[in-house]
Amino acid sequence: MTTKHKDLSYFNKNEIPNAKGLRFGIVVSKWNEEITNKLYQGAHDTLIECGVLTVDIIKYEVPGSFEIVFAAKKIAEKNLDAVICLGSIIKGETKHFDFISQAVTNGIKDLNILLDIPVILGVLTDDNYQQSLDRSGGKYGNKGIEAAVTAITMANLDR
Ligand code: DLZ
Repeated sequence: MTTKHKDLSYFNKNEIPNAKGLRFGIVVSKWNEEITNKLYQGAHDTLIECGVLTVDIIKYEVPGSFEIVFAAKKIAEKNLDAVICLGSIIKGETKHFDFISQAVTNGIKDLNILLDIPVILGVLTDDNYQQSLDRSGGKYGNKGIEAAVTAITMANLDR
């Protein structure tokens, strides 16, 4: 799956709807914290840049990506327009990577069916640490920014 021709990190603010008045939840995993902090910063700053008020951004932190789905379900109860899920799963020597990646992506898909607001997938699933660095403010942009742009776009679907 290539991102070569689709990089929302360099978005044009004038091409996405103003997000003032919208409320967002951000669920961020602490596992691989150096990466997820940068994803969070990218998402948070993008929302602010697009008009979202600081008080309208709610953050839940969870220990690892596996916990994201539960926290996303809980944060969605807070009268939000969209939820952004941020995490970093990096391949190790066991099958944990596959189990966690599948559980999180499927869980987020299920929430999108279940809930009445969009839940955005901003969880990196990389082969190694360098790939994660490249996608959290490195040479392939910042997927936190992309998740925020997607959240704003989706929150405006039926506005
Ligand atoms: C256990 C585990 C491992 C091995 N790797 C990661 C990872 O790369 N990224 C991540 O977000 N979380 C990882 N975890 C932790 C699990 O997501 C979860 O927090 C624990 O299994 C406890 O439920």
